[in-house]
Amino acid sequence: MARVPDRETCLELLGRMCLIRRFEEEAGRQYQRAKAGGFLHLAIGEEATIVGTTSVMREDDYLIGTYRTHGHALARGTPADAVMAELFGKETGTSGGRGGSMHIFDAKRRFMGGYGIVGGNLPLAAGLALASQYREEDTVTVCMFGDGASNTGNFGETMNLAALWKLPVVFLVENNLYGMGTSIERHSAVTDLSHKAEGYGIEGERIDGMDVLEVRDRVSVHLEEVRSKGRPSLVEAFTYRYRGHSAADPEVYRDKAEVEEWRQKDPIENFVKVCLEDAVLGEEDIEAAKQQADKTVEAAVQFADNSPDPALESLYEELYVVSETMGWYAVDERSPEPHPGELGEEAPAAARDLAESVADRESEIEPQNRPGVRD
Ligand SMILES: Cc1ncc(C[n+]2csc(CCOP(=O)(O)OP(=O)(O)O)c2C)c(N)n1
Ligand SMILES: [Mg+2]
Repeated sequence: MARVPDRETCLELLGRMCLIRRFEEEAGRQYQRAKAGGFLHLAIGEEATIVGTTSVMREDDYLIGTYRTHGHALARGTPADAVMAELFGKETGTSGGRGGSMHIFDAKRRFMGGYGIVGGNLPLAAGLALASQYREEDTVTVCMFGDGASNTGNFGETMNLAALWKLPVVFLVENNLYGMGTSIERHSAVTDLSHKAEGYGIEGERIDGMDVLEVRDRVSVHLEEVRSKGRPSLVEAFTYRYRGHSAADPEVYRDKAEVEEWRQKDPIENFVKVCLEDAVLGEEDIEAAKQQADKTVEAAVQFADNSPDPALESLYEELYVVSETMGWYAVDERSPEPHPGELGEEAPAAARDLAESVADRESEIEPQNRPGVRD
């Protein structure tokens, strides 16, 4: 078992994991109250994989994840206020309320999102690492993705180019044993995912993703090897999500006994046990960490609640724009060159009407009837 670090580090690890746990529980509650819209994927149970990894990354390393990344942003240091406000669709959110739960983003802290397309973040990670290599920086990109994503074409294509171009990426599979309702035995021919990139020349290692200290130890070795040798590696962290795939998952594909078995490996409770046994922390430290997490999350809900909605006039702002043009931009095939964007008022009337009618209607639709609650 990994050695217990100093008191300050233990408090930091515990604090981050408690914050994620509390934040996620509250996000689930706010979703039920229809305060948070769109989709909601919680990472309760996966805290050790997230915090163990981010705790050994450098500030200038890049992190990119999936649609289950509230915790990744919090672990990177993004204020809980801004993450909750993003869930609420508010102007003060990490993406100005445009992204919602699946698109948390914090470029300042090099947390590069938040992506809804399964496996879509893999080639983007390769691009980030290519940028580091091109600029001759020794920054590493950590790309976290699910077991299900390892079946996508993007996985193979990215592994090939990352190995060929010796890109500084740690690919970290958060193997929680399911892709939505499909178990790994039913979705992947190779179930030991640490071997899955070997054919592309990338070595992998399987680790216990429920043990924050093991994750720290092993990921730090991978980070330093990738940094110094300039080639990618793969880590498969075994973990488990205690909640359903998303907020609207009846969980008919797994039985309660299995969930209970994994609950015995609760990453927070087990870390607490290790810290108490080692006497590096006392009961009062544990209580204080939990209370602090409660306070931070309570304040985040208040902040999000009191924040303004984005103004209707800002509907066309912060959309995909090429060059310095403000406003609307549609990718089209008129010619291969990028076209200058069109300001909102110059957008085709049909497109503008559609966007505005969707914005108007959204507030009138009962939460359970909003598009997307099934995913
Ligand atoms: C390209 C693509 N196909 C399908 C989906 C629908 N979908 C959303 S999440 C998901 C499961 C992915 O599972 P995994 O990669 O294991 O991540 P986890 O949800 O377990 O964290 C699927 C199929 C999608 N978002 N993108
Ligand atoms: Mg999965």
